Amino acid sequence: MASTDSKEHEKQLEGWFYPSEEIKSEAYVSSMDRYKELYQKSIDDPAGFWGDIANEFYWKVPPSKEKFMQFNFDTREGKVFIKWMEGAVTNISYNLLDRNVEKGLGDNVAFYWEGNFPGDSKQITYSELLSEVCKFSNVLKDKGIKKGDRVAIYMPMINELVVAMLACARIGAVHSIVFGGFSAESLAERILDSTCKVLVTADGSYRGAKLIDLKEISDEAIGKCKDQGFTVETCIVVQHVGGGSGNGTVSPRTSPVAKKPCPPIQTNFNSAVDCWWHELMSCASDKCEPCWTDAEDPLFMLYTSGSTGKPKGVLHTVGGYMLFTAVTFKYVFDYHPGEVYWCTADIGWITGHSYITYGPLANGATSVLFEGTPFYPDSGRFWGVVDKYHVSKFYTAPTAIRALMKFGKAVVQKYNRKSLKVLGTVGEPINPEAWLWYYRTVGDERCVIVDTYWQTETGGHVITSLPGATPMRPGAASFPFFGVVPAIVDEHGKELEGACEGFLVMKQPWPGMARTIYGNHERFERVYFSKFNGYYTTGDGCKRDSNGYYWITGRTDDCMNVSGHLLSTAQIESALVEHDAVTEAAVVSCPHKEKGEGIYCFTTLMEGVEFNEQLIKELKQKVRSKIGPFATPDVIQNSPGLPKTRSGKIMRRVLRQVAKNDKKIGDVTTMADSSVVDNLFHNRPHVD
Ligand code: 6R9
Repeated sequence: MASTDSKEHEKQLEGWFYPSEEIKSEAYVSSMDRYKELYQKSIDDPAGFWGDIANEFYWKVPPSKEKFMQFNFDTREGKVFIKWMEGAVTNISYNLLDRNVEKGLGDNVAFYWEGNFPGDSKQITYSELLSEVCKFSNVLKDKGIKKGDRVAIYMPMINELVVAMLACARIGAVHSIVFGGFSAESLAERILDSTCKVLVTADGSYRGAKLIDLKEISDEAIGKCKDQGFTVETCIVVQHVGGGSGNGTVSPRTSPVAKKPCPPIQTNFNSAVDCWWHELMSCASDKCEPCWTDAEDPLFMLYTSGSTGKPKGVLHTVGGYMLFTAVTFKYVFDYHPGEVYWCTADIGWITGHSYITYGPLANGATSVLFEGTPFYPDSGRFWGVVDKYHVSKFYTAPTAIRALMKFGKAVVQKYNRKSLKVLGTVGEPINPEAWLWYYRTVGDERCVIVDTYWQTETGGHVITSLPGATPMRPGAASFPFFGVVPAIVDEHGKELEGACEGFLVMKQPWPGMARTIYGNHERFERVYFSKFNGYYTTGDGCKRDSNGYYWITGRTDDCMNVSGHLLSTAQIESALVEHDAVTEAAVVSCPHKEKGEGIYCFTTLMEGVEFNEQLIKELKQKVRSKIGPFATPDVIQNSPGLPKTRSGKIMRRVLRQVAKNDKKIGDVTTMADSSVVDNLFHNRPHVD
C-alpha cells in the first residue's frame, strides 16, 4: 500500500500519465513516432494527406490536386482568403446519410435520444434519419428556401434539431443555430444580421425541473425583428412538450418527479406565421435529391462573441469542414465502428455542430443525444446514461467536471462505467485538480483523457492529445492536430522558439477553418489577421514547454470564458448601461470555483441613485434579458470612480486585481486619479 502511495505521489509530481496497453493496442495512432510521421506528411503534402481522406467521401466532381489548399493570411499582400478543394462538388448530408445507408449502415442507430426525464428516450437509425431529413428538406423548399438562404434554428436537444440542420445542408441553405439559452433580444439580433426568413423552434423544453418556453421567446424575437422592419415569414414549431393546439403526434413528456404528465403549456399560435412541424412533415415526400454544392459553398454560420458587443457570424464551408470534423472525430476519440459516443455539449455551440452532428455522422457513428442536465434528477445522471448505452467515448467540459466534483465520489462509483475508454474535455483550460478527478474518479485511471483545444473559428480540434499516442500532462492541450501549424509570438509578432510563452497564432490554414464573418469580411481580416501580419491570431495565450507541449493559458482579448462559453465584456457593459441608473460600467472576469471565470461588474451610477439589493437584482435581470441567463453577473460593485488612463481608457488590468482582491496592481503611473483604486478595494462586496 505504502509503495503504491509513494509511486502515485511520484507520478503526480512528475505530472505524466500514459495510455494503457489496451488503449494503445486498438488505437489508430499508437505511438508518438506514428503521430509525428502522419503530422509531417500532412504538412509536407497537404494535397496527398487530405486527398486520401477526401477519397473516402462521395464527390460529384472530385477535388483537383492543384486546388487543395489556397490561401493568403497576409493583409499586406491583398485580401485574406482560405479555400480548400475549390471546384469540387459534393453534398454533406449525402455523405453523412445516403453514403452510410448505401454502405449497409441503414439499420445502425445514429442517435440514442435521452430526454430530460429518465425513461423518456427513443432512437433513430441512419435510414430513418435520412428519410426525416429528406422530408424536412422538402418542407423547407416548400416554404421558399433556396440554396444560399439562411435558416434560423432555436431548438432544444432533440432529434428534430439534427434533422433541421441536415435538411438545410441537403438543399444548400445555410443554417444559423442560436443556442436555446439566448434571450429573445439575442435571437432577434442574430436573425436580423443574417436575414433569416424561416425560424425553426419547439414549443418548449425541460432542463431539469425548469421549463424553457422557446416558442414564447421566438414570438418575442419575431416581434423585435418586425419592429426593425424585417419579417420572419415562417416559424416551424416542433411539438416537443406537448404544448398548444394542433394534432399532436407527440405525447406530453412525463415528469418522474410529479409521476404525471408535465402540465401542457399554452403555446401561442399565429396561423399567419406559425406551422406545426408534425403537420408539415406528415405530407412531405421522403425523397429529396441533394443540392450539389461546391466545396467552398457556405454550410453554416454560428455566432460567437467578439471584443466589441456585436457577435460575429462565423462562416464555415462544406468540403473542408466535412473532412476536418470527420478526421478529428475519428482520431481524437479513436472512434471504432460499433462503439457508442456521447458529447454532452449543446448543438447550439460549435462543439455540438462538429462533434454531435457532423463528425460522428460522417463516420457512421452511434451517439447519445442528451436533452437534460448533469444534475437532474440527481448528479449521477451522466454516469447512469453512460451505463445505459455502454458509452465508450465521452466528451464534456471542465465546468461540468468541476460542478460534479463537489458531489463527491460515491455518486460516480455507484455506476459501473466499465464501457468508458476515452474521456474528452473542451471549452476552457482544465485545472489539474479537475483533470485528476476526471482521470481517477470517472475514468478509474484506466481511461485516456484528451484535452482538445479549438474554437468556433477553427471548426474542429487544432491542438489536442491523441488517445493511443500522447503521454498525458494534466492541463496541457499537447500537440497540433494533422495539418495545423501553430506558433507562439511575442507582442511584436516575433516567433518564439523552444520553451516560451506568448500569443498563440497559426501559420497556415487547415480544412475546417472559418472562411469569413458573414457579411463582414473586413471584420474577419481585422479581428484575426491584423494583429500579427501573416498569421491567424487565436486570441489565446499559450506556453510551450521543453517537451514541445502546448498549454493554453486563456484569452488575451476582452473575452471571458464563463463555464466554457465565450462572452465579451463589452456586450455585458452595454447591457448594464442600458439601465437608467447606470452611467458607466466596466466588466472583468474573476476566478470562479466552478465556472472557471465569473463575471465581475463595476458600475457607476447616476447622481442621487441609491445602490441597493433591488438595483443589483434589476441589473442582473437586464443582462439576462439582453444576452441570456448564462451571462448573469456574479458580482456587481458600486464604483463611483473607475481607474482610467489620462486619455480616458478604463484600466481593466487594475479592475481584475480588485476583483481578485489582489493588491499587486503593478504600474499605475498612467492613471489619472489613483485614489479611486483604494476606494474600490475598500468597498469590495463580500464575495464567496
Ligand atoms: C470549442 C470552443 C473558444 C475558446 C478558445 C479558448 C477556450 C476551448 C480549450 C480552451 C483551453 C481547451 N478553449 N477549448 N482553452 N483548453 N481545451 O469552446 O469554441 O466557444 O469558440 O471557444 O475557448 O479560449 O479560444 P468557442
